Amino acid sequence: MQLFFSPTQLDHDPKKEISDGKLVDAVEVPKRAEMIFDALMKLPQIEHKPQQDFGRDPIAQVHDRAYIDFLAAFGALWAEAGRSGEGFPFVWPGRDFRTDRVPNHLDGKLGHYSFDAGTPLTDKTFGAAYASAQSALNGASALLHGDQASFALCRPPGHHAGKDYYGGYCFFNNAAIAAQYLRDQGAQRVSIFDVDYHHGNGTQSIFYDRADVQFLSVHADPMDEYPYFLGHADEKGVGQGHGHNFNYPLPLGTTADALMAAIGAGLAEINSYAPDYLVISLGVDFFEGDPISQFKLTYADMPAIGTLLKTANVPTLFVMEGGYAVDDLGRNVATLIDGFLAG
Ligand code: Q9C
Ligand code: ZN
Repeated sequence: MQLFFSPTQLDHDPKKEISDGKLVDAVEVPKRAEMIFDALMKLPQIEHKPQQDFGRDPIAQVHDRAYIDFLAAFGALWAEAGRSGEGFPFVWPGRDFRTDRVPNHLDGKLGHYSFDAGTPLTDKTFGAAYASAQSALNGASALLHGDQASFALCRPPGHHAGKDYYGGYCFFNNAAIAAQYLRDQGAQRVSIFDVDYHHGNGTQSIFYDRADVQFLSVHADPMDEYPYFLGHADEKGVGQGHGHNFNYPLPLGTTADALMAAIGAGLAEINSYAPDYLVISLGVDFFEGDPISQFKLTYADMPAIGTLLKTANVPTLFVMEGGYAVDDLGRNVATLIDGFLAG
């Protein structure tokens, strides 16, 4: 199994985030990727090779050009405004405000292109998020070349990012970019299974009106957990997309049995859709020790999740999403992948 990761992804190195009403230490930190990389490299089946640059075009198949350009320009705009440190939005369009005009002022732009105040933006964010998306594209390309499975160690993560907004530590939607690339290279149908503690709102929104990409997500119930405003079971898709979106919200405190049952239900839908490729948005923030999450999966539960995911029996790309228990992160991901490879 090929592992894709570029050290440029470490350049996004925020110090603080806004959480619980104050500036606290950031949890989405470069060390996350280092821990996962080191642990995966210890698996004998993993190989890591230099990766290709696919350019901006495949990113622009998912994200608006103006949004990409804003992220690329942010560092210069922030410095020009005489500001230092990390950028945070503080004003958003309310329900009946206008969104058809992008404000000139940087604070207006930040609100226009985001949906939360919990995601620090730095002058290095664009480069790291671009490199993260390239890892996903390399992983997709490996499947197109015949690999049965590949792992894109994406970080910053992607599943909360929509076509023209960031949030939830996500800037480019790596899983969506990979799925779109697979379609553009000839795949007829692609499934994206989001197995992260949080609902993959960005990915759902990107494909909500489409029948060619099926989206499924297991996650903490949005009534009680971030991102709060999307991820309910009655969101089924619209137009051509109706019947191709599946949400499995679960209560806080969920343990392995219930999470595995929901994953099993998702796998049954994937099986009847019969995709050419499966993209798994994988976050291990369902771990009991995760500092921002409230599921109760243990280290011992991880291999069975990997083995269960293997039963999809479709060429599979893993795209890394969340997981913030930094010291346990590497072994949690590696043992889940070991379970997948053994399955
Ligand atoms: N007080 C992903 O897992 N903020 N993103 C939590 C806790 C948002 C998580 C604040 C969490 C986003 C990719
Ligand atoms: Zn998450």
